[in-house]
Amino acid sequence: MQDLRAKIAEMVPEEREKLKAIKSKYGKVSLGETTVDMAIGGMRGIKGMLWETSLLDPEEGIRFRGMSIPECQKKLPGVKPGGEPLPEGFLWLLATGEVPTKEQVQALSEDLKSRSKIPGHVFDVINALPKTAHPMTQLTAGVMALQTESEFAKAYEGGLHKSKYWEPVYEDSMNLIARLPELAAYIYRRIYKGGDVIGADSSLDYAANFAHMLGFDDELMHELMRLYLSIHTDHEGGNVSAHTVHLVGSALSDPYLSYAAGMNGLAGPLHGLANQEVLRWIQDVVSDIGSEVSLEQLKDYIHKTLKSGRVVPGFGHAVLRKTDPRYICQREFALKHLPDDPMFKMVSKLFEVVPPILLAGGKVKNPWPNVDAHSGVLLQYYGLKEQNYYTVLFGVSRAMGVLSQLIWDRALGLPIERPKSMTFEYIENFCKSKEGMTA
Ligand code: NMX
Ligand code: MLT
Repeated sequence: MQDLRAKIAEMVPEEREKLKAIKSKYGKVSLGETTVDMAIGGMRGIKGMLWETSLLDPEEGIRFRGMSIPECQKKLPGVKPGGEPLPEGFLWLLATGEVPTKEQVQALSEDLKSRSKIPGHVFDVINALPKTAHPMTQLTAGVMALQTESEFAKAYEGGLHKSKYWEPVYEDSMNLIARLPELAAYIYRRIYKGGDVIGADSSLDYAANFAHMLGFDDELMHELMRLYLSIHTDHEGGNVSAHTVHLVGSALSDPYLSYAAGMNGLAGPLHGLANQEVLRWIQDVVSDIGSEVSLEQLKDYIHKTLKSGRVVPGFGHAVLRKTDPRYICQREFALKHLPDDPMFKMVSKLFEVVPPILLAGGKVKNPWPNVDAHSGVLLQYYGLKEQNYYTVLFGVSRAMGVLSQLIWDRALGLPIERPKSMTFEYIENFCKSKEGMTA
């Protein structure tokens, strides 16, 4: 079967049965305790969401539908043998849990091309913003303008039966994924290249065409873009952008509204904006103390950053407790293609120097680098040097994960999300009454 929608339609009854069976068999089983620390500590570790597309192990890192990054690189179709996987293959994998054939990936790639036309008013909305507006602000404004195209919103208004919600959500999701590269490239060319827009090349795959519209035609930049757009797709459901899409979608807000909300979370410096912050910080290091620095000088600089009450961007993670495998695969790309780049050498030195300093400080739970510690250095090597744009690339990729899950949220009929909040007084009274019971 080469059509993704038909494949999902075939899976829906079986997945609904699975949900029903889990509910009836295990519905009352406790998944763990919730402590006061968890409730006031960013809900860390609370198991509170179904998320099928990927799962994060603190020690091993992400698995997309059970597959590690090296397995995906090996098993998912690429443009050439041994090359990077095509993000379209990731999309198929995330949406179905199955490794697609070359033909399925090709069909999906063509389907996305056929959906990619953006209505003119979207560009008018973006053009109404000053060019100085952050690229992420321009992205979400563009996505909000695209919301006029929502098939789900129209169908809902027309009285769609709830068993069919997933169908227009699928259409919206695919249309949005298809349109994001042109929208994102428009924003890049508008802000940084004097509005000199480059048209799509229909002979190229999703990632290569995106790079082409941005203005990059180097084959290695195309490979980098395939890798980049693949590894940023998904990071289970609890991260700010994914959780936001899921939460907003649970109110039956359409995929455009839900995704735009998630992107506003990705635009935060502790989340996706960290990739911009990393490059800016490395550039500050180089301009303050030079690129040929000793490890001692670098250590002093890191202490200076920490003393000023700032974080070292690109290090740490809320869940991971080892180096992010997304960092490792980017490092492998750099070792293969740009081993002598001075900025890459700086990133390598930081890999050596930052973790022991964070560990010695005694409060950071994970001193190791995350995905954002590496991506900017690769992009700047191939000429994409405007770091304020980097989070947009993250956002284009993240659409594939969060929207795949959103389709399943609606197919499974998951309810509106509404966890319980508490006041200080409530927490204190609750804890006192428990103490009373155990005394
Ligand atoms: N530099 C300095 N301090 C840090 C760092 C860091 N890289 N990471 C954590 N800490 C601090 C943190 O601010 C907190 O301090 P305080 O108690 O004074 O509030 C303390 O260490 C404990 O935090 P953790 O429990 O280790 O981390 P948490 O789960 O709260 O936050 C991050 C996770 C990712 C937000 C945090 O590690 C961080 O701010 N890292 C730098 C920004 C970054 O790279 N974000 C990108 C994450 C990946 N992504 O793309 O989303
Ligand atoms: C992500 O990719 O979403 C980040 O690593 C943040 C997270 O998982 O919390």
